[in-house]
Amino acid sequence: MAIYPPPQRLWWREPVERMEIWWIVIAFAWGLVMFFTMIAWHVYGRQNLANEAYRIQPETYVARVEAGATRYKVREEGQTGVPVVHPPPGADVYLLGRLWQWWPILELERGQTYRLHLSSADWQHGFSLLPINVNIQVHPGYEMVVTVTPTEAGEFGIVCNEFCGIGHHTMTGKLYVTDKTGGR
Ligand SMILES: [Cu+2]
Repeated sequence: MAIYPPPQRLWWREPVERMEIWWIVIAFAWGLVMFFTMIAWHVYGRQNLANEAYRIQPETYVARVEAGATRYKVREEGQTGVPVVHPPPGADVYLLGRLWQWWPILELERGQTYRLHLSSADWQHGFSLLPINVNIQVHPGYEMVVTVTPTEAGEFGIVCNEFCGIGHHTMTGKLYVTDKTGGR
């Protein structure tokens, strides 16, 4: 705010400079271009996830993850005791983020579509699938559901990309995608 009032009190009643009008038009038009590009990119860029979100009690979610793991467990991962879970194609697949692991290890089939559920038992975590760039915030109390169709077979890493405490850097998980279909 100026200390003194402008000498001409109605200073704003001046016509806008021609050049300034052009800048306003260009900036506004560019804003519109970017706005519609964002929407178009969601559809055509195939980069953003089309996901759903629901509210859920963390204990309820943990129970569902455990039920899914018990039902579809096929083996254990080495000496770790972590179950490897191979749900049938089309199934609801549950993954839990907690201090400090992604649990259990999931095994999906290439070319099949799954509903992948994600939530946290305790604090905020970040689901990050490597080496492909899929990132989702994972909160306790919210269940994210992502419809996924793996296109590549192999072993994928999951890390936590949201700092969640002293063991954050050890919070890793794994996802297998197999080529065989139908079996489990
Ligand atoms: Cu974490």
